[in-house]
Formats: sequence, structure tokens, C-alpha cells
Amino acid sequence: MRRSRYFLPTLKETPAEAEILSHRYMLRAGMVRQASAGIYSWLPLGLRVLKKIEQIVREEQDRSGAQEVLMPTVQSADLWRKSGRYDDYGKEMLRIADRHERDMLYGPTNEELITDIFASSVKSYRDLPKNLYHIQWKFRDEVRPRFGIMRCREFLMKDAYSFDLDLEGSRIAYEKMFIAYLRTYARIGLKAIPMKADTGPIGGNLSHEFIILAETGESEVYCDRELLDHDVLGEDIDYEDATSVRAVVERHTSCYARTDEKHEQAIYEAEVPEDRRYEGRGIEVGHIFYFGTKYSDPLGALVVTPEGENVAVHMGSYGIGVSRLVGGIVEASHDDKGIIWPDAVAPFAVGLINIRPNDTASTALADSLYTQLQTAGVEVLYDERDESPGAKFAEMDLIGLPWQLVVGPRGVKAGTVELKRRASGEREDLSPKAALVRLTG
Ligand code: P5A
Repeated sequence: MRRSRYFLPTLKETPAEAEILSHRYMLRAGMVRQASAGIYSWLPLGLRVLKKIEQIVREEQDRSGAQEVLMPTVQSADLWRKSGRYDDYGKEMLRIADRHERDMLYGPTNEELITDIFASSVKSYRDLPKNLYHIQWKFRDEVRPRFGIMRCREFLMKDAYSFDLDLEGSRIAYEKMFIAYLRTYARIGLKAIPMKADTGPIGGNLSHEFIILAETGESEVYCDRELLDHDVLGEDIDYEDATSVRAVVERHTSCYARTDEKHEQAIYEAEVPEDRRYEGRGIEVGHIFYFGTKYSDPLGALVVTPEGENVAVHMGSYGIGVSRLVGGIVEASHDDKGIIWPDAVAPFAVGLINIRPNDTASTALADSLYTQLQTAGVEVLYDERDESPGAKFAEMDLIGLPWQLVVGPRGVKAGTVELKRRASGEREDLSPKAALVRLTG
């Protein structure tokens, strides 16, 4: 993409309304634009990141055996009356009436709808287990939306729903999701801590939050430092083998992590030696629940058991804050110059800067590098504008692409280009060919 053609409305000034760093950087980098309180438009640079995260989430859900569906954002109130949550959800639910005065709502979550889909199509234990997920916009009318896309009213969530014959089946489904979550965050380049959690309005009695570490986070994190060292991507996982799945989950929960509840504090202090205690802050980027027959009972999601009995299926639900993750990554990975995208979710892999676009030799080399990188399938943002080098460098640092490739007259004479790694600031002069090998290898 040529910078001169790209819709990248960066801001020089820090917007006054932005309270936290990720919000400031995302506005300044032209990633999002507020449409109204807690509701955002995604601009090209932000959307590229959102899509990359979404794709990693999707691949890890698929790998674990979950199947993708797509449910609507607008739902009928009827199902919510059956589950009892039409009243329970209170003001957080955006309620709408259609032209026939029927009560509709903009879905804050999808337990009711998926249970209804399941109830009307599955009748036998032979069709179990199943896990269905979608990646869809949600609306929660938060009292105080803040921190940009981190706590907003409209947000993108991946929500999965598991259906099993009994508690033991549900535990296996829960554990598969647990691992899929650890893998998802690790692939994005984040360290996520699984913490035992409250179930809130979703209900049930087995639940974990996944918290990524960031000083600005809203959640308090207390955990055993050893938990930070576990590397799930190095584990050999066979999702078909429940015993091996459980063994991995146990390794990742063997080290204690807790929320700020009092009774948890006592266990933490008893179990974790003082020199191994990690106490910090983090951002909740995922939440998983087992809630048994809470929805299948009232909504009639029954199956016939091998013994010929009709029983309500056991369910769990599993959420990832896909849009919140964009802000979470910025909170976890930045410096005073701007964002530092992990490679896996960077909007472009390389920022190619032509320092002197009116120098023929520089432009010839930069154009040729641009073409060759694109041909090799590398995503490049090519800044060929007639702007000061300082302004171009500052913008590249702000938008945080992992590599910067700089072409200028001095280098052209010496037969070199400069390659800079955004994260470390390390720079190297290389021949254009060597730089290409590095970026395409
Ligand atoms: C699990 C999936 C649920 O809604 N039902 C379906 C369950 N869980 S949850 O914890 O309430 O939400 C799941 C994740 O969504 C993100 N999230 C938000 N992101 C941005 N703005 C919000 N207002 C918001 N609310 C929830 C969080 O990452 C949460 O873990």
C-alpha cells in the first residue's frame, strides 16, 4: 500500500478525551474513530489488526474442534423471557421495538439463541458433543463506557457454546477451550494468566478469566511467577485425547493465581512462597464458564440418553474480547514513541520509507523493493510522500510496524539500505538483496 493513497488520518496532538495510553495511540495512529459514546468506527489500519486477531482466534477455535456459525446481532425478546434474563439483564441491554411493536434487542451475548438452535435440531446423545462459535458484534449499554475500545458499548466478541451429555463431557469441552485460549493469546504474542473467576450474569459454578498483564489494567493479578514461564505453544496437544488435554490444563493451573477476593487471598498466601509472588495488574481478554443446564432446562434443549431417558444437555460458554484485545495489545506493547505490534497481528509487516522521493536513484530502488516485497507476499506500507524524513520516521514509530526499511541517497551510493526493528530499535545497514532475504526468509 502506498502511503500517499492510504486512508490513515494520524493526529499530531494527543486527543484530550483519551484517558489511557492505548486509546491515545489508537486515535493518534488513525486506527479508530469514535462514532458516539462507547461506539467506534474501525479505520483501515485498525481494521487490519482486528481482522488478524479474529483470524488467529478462528484458527485456534477450529483446531480445537469448534465449528463456526454466524448468529444475528438483533434478537427477539421471547427467548430471553424464557431464560429469565430479559428482566435480569436490566439497563445493560439495548431494547428495540420493530414496526409491529415486537420486543427485540441487540444481543449482549448469545446463550439463549444458540440453545434454541440446538434444541430444534439435536435430539440424541449420538449428536454430542458439539461446540459452536461465532465472531459477532455485541452491545452492552455500559453505564460508563471508557478507555476507548476496551470498555465500550458495541464490541466484537468470539463466543463459543459447548453441548454435552453430562458434567464429565462438559469438563472435557471446557478444558479444550482453556487450551485453545492459552494458544490463541500466545500466538498473538501475549502472556495470559488464567484466573478462577466469578460467573456474574452468565451463571454457573466453574469459570476462568484470562488476564493479560498490563500496568494500566482494571483487574488485579496475584499469581505464582512460575505461571508466567509456561509455554503452551511448546506443548504437544492432541485435542482428541482427553487425558492429554487435562494434563496440559493441570500444568497451567498448578501455579496459583487469584482474584482480589478475601478467601482466595488466604489460599494464595498459604500456597505461594513470598519470593515467587507476582502482583500486578492486567486486562480481562477472555472469560469461560460452565453452567450446566441453566439454559437448556428452560429452553428445552433435551437429548435422549443411551438408556432412553430425556435429559437437558450440559453447557458452557466461552468468550474472547476480540476488539478489546486490540487495545490490550497496545497497553502491553508500546514505548514513548508509539505502538509496537507483535509480528502476528501487525497491520503491515514492513514500513518502507523513501527519505528523498525527488532523488531518482532513491525512488528507483525504493519502488523496486516495494514491488519485490509485494511479489514475495510481504505486507508493506510504502511511504513515498514528499514529507520531511523526521515526520515519516515519527509516524512509522507511532503506527508500530515491526520492521522499517529506509532508503536514501547516502545508502544508495554505498549500496545499502537501513533495516530497523521497531521493538528493539536495532538498526543495520545491509545490501538491498540481504534486506529482502531477511524480510522474506
Ligand atoms: C461468554 C461467551 C460472556 O459474555 N457469554 C458468551 C459469555 N462473557 S463475558 O465475560 O461477559 O464477555 C466475554 C469477553 O468479552 C469482552 N467484553 C468486552 N469488550 C469490550 N467492551 C465491553 N464492554 C466488554 N464486555 C465484555 C471481555 O474480554 C470478556 O472477557
